[in-house]
Amino acid sequence: MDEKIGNILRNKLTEKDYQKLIKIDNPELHNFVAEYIELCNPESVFVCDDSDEDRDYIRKAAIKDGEEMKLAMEGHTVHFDGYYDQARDKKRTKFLVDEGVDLGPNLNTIDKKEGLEEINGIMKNIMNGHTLYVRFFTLGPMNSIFSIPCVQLTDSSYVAHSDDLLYRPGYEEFIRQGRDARFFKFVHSEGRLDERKISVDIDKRRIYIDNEGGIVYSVNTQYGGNTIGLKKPAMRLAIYRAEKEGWLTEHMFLMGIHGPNNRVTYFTGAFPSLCGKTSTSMVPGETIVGDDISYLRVKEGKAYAVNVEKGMFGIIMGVNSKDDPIIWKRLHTPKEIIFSNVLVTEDKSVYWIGKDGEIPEKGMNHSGEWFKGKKDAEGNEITPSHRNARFTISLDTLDNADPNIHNPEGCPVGGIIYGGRDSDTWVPVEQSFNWQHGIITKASALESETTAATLGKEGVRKFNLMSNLDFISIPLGSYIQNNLNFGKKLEKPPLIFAVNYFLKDKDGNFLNSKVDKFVWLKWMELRVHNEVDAIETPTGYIPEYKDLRRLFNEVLKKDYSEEAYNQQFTIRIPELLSKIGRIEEIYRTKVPDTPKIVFVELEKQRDKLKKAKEELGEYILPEKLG
Ligand code: OXD
Ligand code: MN
Repeated sequence: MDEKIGNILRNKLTEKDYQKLIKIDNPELHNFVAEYIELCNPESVFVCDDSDEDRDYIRKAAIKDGEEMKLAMEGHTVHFDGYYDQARDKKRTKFLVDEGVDLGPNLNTIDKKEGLEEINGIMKNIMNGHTLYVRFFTLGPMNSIFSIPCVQLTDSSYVAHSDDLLYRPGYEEFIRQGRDARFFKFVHSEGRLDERKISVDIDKRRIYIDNEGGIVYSVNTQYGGNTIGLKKPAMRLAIYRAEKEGWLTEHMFLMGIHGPNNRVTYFTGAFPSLCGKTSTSMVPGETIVGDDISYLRVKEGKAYAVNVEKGMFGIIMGVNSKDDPIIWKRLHTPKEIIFSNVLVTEDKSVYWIGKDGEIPEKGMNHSGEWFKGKKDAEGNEITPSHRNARFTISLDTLDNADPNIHNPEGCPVGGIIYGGRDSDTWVPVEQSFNWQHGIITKASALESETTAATLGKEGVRKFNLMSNLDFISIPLGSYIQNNLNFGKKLEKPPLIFAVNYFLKDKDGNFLNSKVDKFVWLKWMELRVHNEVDAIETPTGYIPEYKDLRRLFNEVLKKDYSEEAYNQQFTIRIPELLSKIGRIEEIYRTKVPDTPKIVFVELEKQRDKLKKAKEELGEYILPEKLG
């Protein structure tokens, strides 16, 4: 080892921690750890291996440091992020780019030299008085072609603890791979904390991503979407790597849908945050592999997917005993959970918006002491819990965990679902004609009304390419092309579906109930196996009324009226045409590297819609098409 590096490490690490670190034979790793010890200047360093003892040390540190508080139920803790640090900060998330590298106009970039100077300036001595935790994990199952080793440096015991619930251990994997490890690196510091252990310098909050260096820096923030390195920061690095190597990193759940005769068909699904992704992956009767990020690869002409994570950083708002029985039960079981930004009442239990029961009068939340009617500095009423409040758990502790969760081979993918928050255009469920049609007219045309998962105004319709727009780290056209190419390598590509849970009538009432998706899933599963017919519309294939009526009855024990079907599955030509106009305009004016085929496919789609309009009118009932 280089003498300087050795000195830095020996100076800060205890003998035990030093030995743990150098047991991994990888100079790049040693240099990396030393570099940030020197820059951030923590008071001490804890190197965490995969042992129960070390993992427990982190759990206890989170309580001791005051970053988490114990709740009444065994294993449950709560963490608060600052009032203005409750979501991903898109504005201050930037890609560091070398001179001459062009990521296109849609990505937030900063010149690498300038950005590094800035972030290095902010990070100088930032860990003063803090312990630096060094943690090792793998993204994807262990011992698998999918897996990527990662090292996370953080001075937040909450982040280090969250990692533990969310990711598979990686210390032994680093030892095994030694100098061959092609690992991702994450440096996080919460910066100066106030007496509530909340980041103070949020004006200096930064999340900077270096694609080529495989490193992400995150400072002066605690919110998990900004800080948990292996989650959204790693997703951006993985999208970059995937495009170079011809596989996919997607903002997708992975679940088993249970068909007739105990058949399980795996589906992935991409939805923007807060649009039903987790609740779909948790539908009763089905099994979950993952709720947020999937890697997909082609093996022997077939698509396989894995869950990159092993836990869930789920949105808690609206979780109730009726609609979400499995999560509800888990949230009331004495097993490890970190709640964040919920309301804690005097008896040390938690409340969140939409939970069964009465809203408490007072408690403690992300704003400090809370009482009904409390207002913030801007005069806005403070809700009891934040709308983006979360729970963090390991999936293994769920009753509906799929047996293939850790399968290093991955799960064969039968179907892919894209869904956004759309009040007036798409039908509740529709199958695209083929891979190319699906990738272009569904996935690449996805729009969604904004939610509380990012800072900014809610309810504005926004383009959200494959629900992945916030995380794409390469020019958007290349990203679409990589998806198109992926399909070309497959003998029988997964079917691509679009769903819309948020369709409304003219008075603004939802046309579907939350549980209707239970039925859409079963219908899609049957389509993969060609076991139900469908009606061809200008934009794809929709279910026949008779099949839905049967499925509503079987799955939900509910009568499904033809009137409801007609209202939901009317093909809305004017809205669909406007959407194509909007999408085409975006690609024409804002995505200079759009593959030509995108315009060709959109034009074809427009022609079909126009023809249908001439023949059948603007609003077409399914029976007119069948
Ligand atoms: C998430 C997100 O936390 O997408 O998964 O915001
Ligand atoms: Mn997500």
